[in-house]
Amino acid sequence: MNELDALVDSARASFAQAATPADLENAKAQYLGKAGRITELMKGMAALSVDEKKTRGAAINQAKQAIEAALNARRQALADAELEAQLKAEALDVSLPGRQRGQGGLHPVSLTMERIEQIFGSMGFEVAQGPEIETDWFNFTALNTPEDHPARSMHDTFYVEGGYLLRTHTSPMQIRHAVQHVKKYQARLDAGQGMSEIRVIAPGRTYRVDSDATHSPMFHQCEGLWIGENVSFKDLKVVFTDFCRSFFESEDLVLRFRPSFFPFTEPSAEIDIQFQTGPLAGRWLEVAGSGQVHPQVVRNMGLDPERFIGFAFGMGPDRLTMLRYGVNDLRLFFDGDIRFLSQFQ
Ligand code: 2NL
Repeated sequence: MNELDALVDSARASFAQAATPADLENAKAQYLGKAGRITELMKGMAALSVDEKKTRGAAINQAKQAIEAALNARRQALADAELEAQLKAEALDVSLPGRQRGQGGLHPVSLTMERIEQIFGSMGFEVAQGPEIETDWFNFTALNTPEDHPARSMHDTFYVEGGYLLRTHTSPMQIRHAVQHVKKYQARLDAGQGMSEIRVIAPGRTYRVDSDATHSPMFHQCEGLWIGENVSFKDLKVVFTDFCRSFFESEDLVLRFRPSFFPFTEPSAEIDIQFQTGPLAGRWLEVAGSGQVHPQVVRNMGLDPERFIGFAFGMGPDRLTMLRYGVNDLRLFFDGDIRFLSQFQ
């Protein structure tokens, strides 16, 4: 084998050994570079005669072309291999299940609130929402609560700067709603005409200084109010019985109205329910307080209590949620444990 064929063979071998494009370019420099073997051979022709230069030059050129061809073939092979590896690494298995985002949902107490709003909405009640930071007037005075009532003490109520407090029930929102309603109809009332009835519920957060297994400093309340010219205790019984039977999806649910006392109603009653079937059957369970709105409270709404009369009630959606789902510890609602909360989706 002559010297040029041997050179081409050695170039092919070293190109074949190059495992990466960078290795290959280094190997190329040894043969085709400025100080490479081909360049060296070209320089070596200087001393030759013109005829010798022709044959020798042609032979060197042929070797150079063979080396270049080997180089390009190897470049292509390395590029193909790289692409192949990349395709393999990035291959998608379209049969794999997709990565799903965890799906959120409403808190069980929010589900109860929506349920309450839906049921009372179907009975023609508006939904009123408003401030959780209240004045003494709307939270206590307008509701006929005496100056020395224990609920007004710092042991029971959170007071905040500026003479405000965190509302201890949502009734202040019902007073606000009633006052707005009366304002809207004031001209008609002054002219001796009537006004449409006040029929509203006020759901929302409320606050009291109280914390144990059955009391949380923040809890939920939903109050209801119906005021008109001929609204009686009978209407309260009908409305609240319908509500309870819808809420608990139990048509044979029995209600009991037990005499009680609240400063803002007279007469007043606790409302107990009794399931006829299921795990709670036979027990009386307290679900709400209620009563005929006290004349002074009707007056504080801007209405004449000789003419306007009605009822109000207040219930705890946290407790209703516990009864509906069989939850035995109130604190579970406020711990934010996803294992508990995800059971309500
Ligand atoms: C309870 C007691 C009650 C009311 C709330 C009320 C509201 C207005 C006027 C008169 Cl604007 N009364 N609310 C009446 C009786 C009872 O709630 O034990 N709630 C959980």
